[in-house]
Amino acid sequence: MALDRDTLNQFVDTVRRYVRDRLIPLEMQVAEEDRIPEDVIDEMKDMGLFGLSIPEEFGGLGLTMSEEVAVIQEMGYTSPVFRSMFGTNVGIGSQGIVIDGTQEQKARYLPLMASGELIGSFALTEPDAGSDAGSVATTARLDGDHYIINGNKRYITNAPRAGVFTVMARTGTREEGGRGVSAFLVDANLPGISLGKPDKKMGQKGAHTCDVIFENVRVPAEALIGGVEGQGFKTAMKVLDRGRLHISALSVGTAKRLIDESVTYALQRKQFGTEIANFQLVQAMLADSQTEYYAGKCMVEETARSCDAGEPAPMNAASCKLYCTEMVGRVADRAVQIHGGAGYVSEYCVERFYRDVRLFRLYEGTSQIQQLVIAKHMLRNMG
Ligand code: COS
Repeated sequence: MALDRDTLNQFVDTVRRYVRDRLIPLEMQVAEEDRIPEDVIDEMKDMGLFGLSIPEEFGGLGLTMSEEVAVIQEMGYTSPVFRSMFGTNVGIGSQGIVIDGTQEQKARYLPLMASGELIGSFALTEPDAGSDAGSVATTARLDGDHYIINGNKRYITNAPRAGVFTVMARTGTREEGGRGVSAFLVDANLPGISLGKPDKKMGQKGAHTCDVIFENVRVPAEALIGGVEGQGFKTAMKVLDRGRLHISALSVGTAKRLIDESVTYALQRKQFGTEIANFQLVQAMLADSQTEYYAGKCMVEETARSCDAGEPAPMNAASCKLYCTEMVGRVADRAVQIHGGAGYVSEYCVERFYRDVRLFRLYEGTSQIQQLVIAKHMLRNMG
């Protein structure tokens, strides 16, 4: 359900002020300590950020896609680890249930996810299955009224805090590819589940990923999302359509921050007797970043509008993800360039953002996967 314009503007305004007054001052501490303070997590819960996309009837804010991308652009203005803390509940950790779950599954999990009491993680990637999402080797074998799950999942965001995993596991044969994959809601406290060591990442310090290992984990048959086998790959693809637009909005927000940091620095740093903002070669970098940021913002907002109008999302969501994540990489690179030596040291935030945004081009489908999705739809539409 769409919020009325005033309520939405107020909410976006509250998030903007919270980002500027509360989160930005904490960025360096979070990166150094590799953790978000618990009181900040509680504040984000109180603001409703964990339930942005969860329908109101299940305790969420039930934002439309246009509303969600407006909020996420604001969150992109600070370190992406804050967004990551609630991002799985808004996106890949909850949407499988919202889109394809049974009424019972929705009623059991969504209210707890919306409040932030329960963290949902999405367990698709494996040591040998990432881009080739249909090739997961984790198995789910029916045994009476239970499935027995065995397998190893990799780089699972928020796994150390997760209360429930959406696990993609093979119920069919290997030859069936994606058609043999099903999605399960697996409570994290079940016997047989263990976590690997925390991954030592290039950036995004404060957001945690690790392996999740399933050894003869018995889950009740009701854990199968939608109650139908063989639908897991399609569920994952639908979840990722929305997730890709969300990450695009995040990239746009971060690009805005990097541009503001670059302009501020260029206006105060002096060389050759004047502020470097007066040099046209610096201005060219600023102008390129601003133009690309604006193009990304327009794409994201237009695609969100068309999703809300019920138009097919996959090709445009992939186009947004491809363009916006590559765009913010270029903007981050120019931000470092404009800062010169200062851009290479951690005292200035652009160094941290430069590393943080590198992930955007990888997760929820690499840039090359987005190209494949786009081309596939172009060829299919013509064919
Ligand atoms: N929405 C709904 N259904 C979809 C869909 C979508 N966005 N995309 C594909 N499907 C359906 C297709 O309609 C097809 O259905 P049928 O079997 O009934 O015909 C089925 O899923 C298989 O589709 P397709 O043949 O296009 O699948 P591919 O195996 O060719 O898909 C890609 C390949 C690369 C597109 C897919 O594996 C992918 O997106 N990989 C990246 C995964 C990823 O992002 N991993 C990152 C980790 S998750 S954080």
